[in-house]
Amino acid sequence: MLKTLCSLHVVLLLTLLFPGCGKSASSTPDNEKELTQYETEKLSSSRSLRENSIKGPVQVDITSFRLRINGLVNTPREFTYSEALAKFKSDKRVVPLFCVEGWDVNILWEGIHIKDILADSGIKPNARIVIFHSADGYTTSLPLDYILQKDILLAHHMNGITLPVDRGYPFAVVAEDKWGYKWAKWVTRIELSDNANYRGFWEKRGYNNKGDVNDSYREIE
Ligand SMILES: Nc1nc2c(c(=O)[nH]1)N[C@H]1C(S)=C(S)[C@@H](COP(=O)(O)O)O[C@H]1N2
Ligand SMILES: [Mo]
Repeated sequence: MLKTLCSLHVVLLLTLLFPGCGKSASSTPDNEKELTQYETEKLSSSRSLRENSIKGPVQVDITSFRLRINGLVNTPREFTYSEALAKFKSDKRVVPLFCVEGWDVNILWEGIHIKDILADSGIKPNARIVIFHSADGYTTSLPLDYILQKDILLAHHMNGITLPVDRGYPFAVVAEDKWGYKWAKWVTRIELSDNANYRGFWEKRGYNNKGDVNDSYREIE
């Protein structure tokens, strides 16, 4: 009894002397502190991106969430969030995002390799296009060659923290060198297709289907 009282007092005293210490042990884990710098790169804050998604941020229920892979694959598959993270290795990369509105950010992305996910399902020889379907009904597409050659990541962390809801939790595409509208957030399904003319949400409304950042995002053909 005396012992318990004493240790309680010690804890109280320590909490009074170092108010930050007691808290960090129980709540925010160390890996959830957002980084501002990575190696030589200065990072933008995850809050500095503007939220202008078609239906606003989507709160994905992680217990019922499934990442589906289908279309021109040998074996369609689906994974829970934790299954996907356990099965596929993750890597980190600093990649800037450019929005057609004229703003840009530099972010450390951490994600699984889309090429690994596709290889696991088996890519059919006639597959040409990768279509991303999102929880808000948004879609966009990227060429399969681009995904494989650039080794595009499906991010689950940014700047060392779990992808925030606004940024596409649980999974968002890191579409390097492509305009922001190619960066599908809240991805629920990856579909392989042979339809090179497929157009996603903004592409149907006149945005360039290639979406290269060094080209105009408006179709001038
Ligand atoms: N699911 C989904 N993903 C989306 C969008 C969207 O409306 N829904 N908007 C796109 C656009 S236009 C941009 S610029 C990027 C970055 O958006 P953010 O700044 O809102 O995070 O997300 C892209 N991904
Ligand atoms: Mo955008």
